[in-house]
Amino acid sequence: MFYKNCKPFPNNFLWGASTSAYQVEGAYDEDGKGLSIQDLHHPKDIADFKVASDHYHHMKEDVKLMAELGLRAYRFSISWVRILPEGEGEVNEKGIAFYNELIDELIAHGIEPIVTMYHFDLPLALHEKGGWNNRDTIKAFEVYAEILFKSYGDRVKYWLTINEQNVMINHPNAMNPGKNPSKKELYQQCHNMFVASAKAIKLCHQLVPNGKIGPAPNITAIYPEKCNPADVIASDNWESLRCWLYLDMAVYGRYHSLVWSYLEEKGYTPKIEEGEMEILAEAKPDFLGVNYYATATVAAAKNDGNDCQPRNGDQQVMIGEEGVYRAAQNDYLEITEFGWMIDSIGLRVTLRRIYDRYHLPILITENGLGAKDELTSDGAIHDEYRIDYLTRHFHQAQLAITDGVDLIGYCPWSFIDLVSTHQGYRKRYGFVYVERDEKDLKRLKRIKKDSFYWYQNIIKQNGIEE
Ligand code: BGP
Repeated sequence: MFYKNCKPFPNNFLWGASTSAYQVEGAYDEDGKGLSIQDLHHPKDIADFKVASDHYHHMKEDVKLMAELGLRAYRFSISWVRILPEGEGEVNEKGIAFYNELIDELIAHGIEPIVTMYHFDLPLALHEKGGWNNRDTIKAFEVYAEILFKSYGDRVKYWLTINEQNVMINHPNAMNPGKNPSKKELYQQCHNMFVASAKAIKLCHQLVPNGKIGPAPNITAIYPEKCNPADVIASDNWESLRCWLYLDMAVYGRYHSLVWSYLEEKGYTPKIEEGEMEILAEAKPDFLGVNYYATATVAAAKNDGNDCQPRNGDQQVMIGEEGVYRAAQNDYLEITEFGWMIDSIGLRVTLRRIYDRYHLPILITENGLGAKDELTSDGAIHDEYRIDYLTRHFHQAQLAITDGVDLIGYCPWSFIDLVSTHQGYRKRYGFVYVERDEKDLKRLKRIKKDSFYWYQNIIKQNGIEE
């Protein structure tokens, strides 16, 4: 659809930026913090999470930079093990204090805090007791949620329950150190996370005055390779399994019917305890957080033993599944230097599909370009490719608003350079450069990239120039 004029971004639009605790904070064993499963990660040639961007020790300086950038919102995650070193039991007051300071600092600078409660960093102590396979983890999350709402709910109005639950289920390796769960176990983990989120949503509504809470899955439209109806069925299969399962449960509190048939067919149905479906149905999110990076394209499954092509998969790589869908190429799209598709129009497609299904406000909680940024001899970082990427995505977001989507904010990934989930420090996303490389921590100096000044201007004028 072409429009003569685009609708403007709303006046109170939450122009923000995102990070997550284990990727940015560092200080992995300081001030009483316990270990999370991410702390087990010690790759040989790339950065681990021990120091990361050392945000823990640069917090005030970083918030000052956020204010200079003009951020209206900052989405960050709270490290479960900074609050509860064992995941349950004793509370670490120094952990509570760190986030109190961060939140106060943000508010003092007029920046709305948006808190993710759990971003991939399950407490190691809980993992050792079975992690999300163990129903006790639901209780532990509920207790943790209550502590967060009681400690910060007087100032934090926007909450996100679990970051990318769908990625944790579809790409489980990094989330289950020491063992590879079966699919049956994964769908039990998935169910247990659904129940934990639902309980957190209910608690938030009880404990946080005017609190707004939602999930933050990684959602993307799935395209059929051709107009062959069999390809359309395959894309519908994968879109339901990858996306709608998670949002249908969050919004309607029920299993997506096609996904349930899949679970039955494969023998993966989870055990559902008495009363859980009622809890799931009662919990109602106020908005939907959406992480969007790229669409995926699939073709009809042949069920011939070759639908699933194991490859070095990360969260955006489609793997395929016997009898369900087969990964396909999309020659219309460009690709980043790290192999992710670039599809700004796909953002508009995705937003339209989500809004059409759920009619809830949408907050983009992640989107951005990972690149090998270079500090040049003039002491700058000329990341015009990032500016180009975000310009195109912002334009499509504005078109989605014009289409009628209730988009309330946009938090690109990431505010500052941080450790990538798979590619260490060489893959950077930030508006702010951090002077370090994979193993050499250098000065950890903060340097504003060209995209920083560009985004500053976007926020000032409340959107891109037409
Ligand atoms: C999302 C995660 C983030 C972040 C981002 C970029 O899936 O929620 O934590 O890492 O992807 O991914 P990567 O770091 O792998 O490039």
